[in-house]
Amino acid sequence: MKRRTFAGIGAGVFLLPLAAACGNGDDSGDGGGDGLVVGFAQVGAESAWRTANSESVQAAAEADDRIAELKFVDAQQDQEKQIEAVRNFITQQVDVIVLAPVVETGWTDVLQEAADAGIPVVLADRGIEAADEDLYVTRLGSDFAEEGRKAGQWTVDTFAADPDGVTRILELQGTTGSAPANDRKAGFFEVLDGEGLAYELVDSQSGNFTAEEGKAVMETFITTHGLEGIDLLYAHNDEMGLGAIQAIEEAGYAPGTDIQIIIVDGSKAGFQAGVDGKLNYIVECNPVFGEQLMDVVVAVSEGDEVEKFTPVEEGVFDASQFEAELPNRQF
Ligand code: GYE
Repeated sequence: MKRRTFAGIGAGVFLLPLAAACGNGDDSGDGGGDGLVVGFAQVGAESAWRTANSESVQAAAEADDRIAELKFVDAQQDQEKQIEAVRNFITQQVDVIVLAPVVETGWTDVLQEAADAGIPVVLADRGIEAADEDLYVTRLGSDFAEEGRKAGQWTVDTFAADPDGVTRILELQGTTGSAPANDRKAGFFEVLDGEGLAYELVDSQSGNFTAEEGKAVMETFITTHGLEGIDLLYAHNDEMGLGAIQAIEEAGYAPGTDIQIIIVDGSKAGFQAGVDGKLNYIVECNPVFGEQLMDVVVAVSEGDEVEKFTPVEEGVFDASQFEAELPNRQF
């Protein structure tokens, strides 16, 4: 058996054996058809990030001779729908299941069913709880805790010398129970606490990664706490940050000035808000990993050894970089 270890995907290139790279008829080993049949249970379509991710995966599957078919299901941010999609993939005996789990818990039974059926599962984007680690082969996606740490480091660097002492923070969390919400929060406060920043978390609620809910939660924050004396809004994604910016403007305040704002993702719309001076820091989260995912899917179907987690390479951007970076954004 071929053995190969993925060390990282920063350069976007895997060294694949030529036979696999060119498509060698029946990769699945199940005795029929050309190429792999892959089932992809996607989270939903809640953000520009997600749309770009779906497009990247679908385009990569389409262009890849090694993939015969990608069965794509949009689960509308509903775990029950995702579980049902995975069960259908098992019934259809796909070669590999790709799952972007909406939340971290509740996967044991269905992933055990996939294991019993001998179908390998690859996690794309989000992770699941450590207790279920043996029920998937590998995860390809972002290091969400590291993203949170980057946001935390900027906060410390920006506010540590704040003359009025305590930095007062509002947090808009992503979907409750999701890996990016849990880890972006944990990484952020790990740095604030570790660096000894004097801060107060004035309020922290979920905006479910959507602009609509982000705006509604920000309106409640403003009604409950006012905005005077609030230093920072940490939004776990662009959409919630952009929704909050609307709420802040409608309340008569200047986002980016009266209150500093951090977002995570880095969509075109997010960068445009930065160029317009309405937010202050962007932590990049990269959704364009379709080609790498196809390489992982093929390797896993062939029983190759892969790393348990492959992080996508990502950067950070402050106000001095927004304008130059905007044209480079892919989503
Ligand atoms: O940040 C957000 C999307 O799981 C990394 O999900 C992803 C997150 C992304 O809704 O915009």
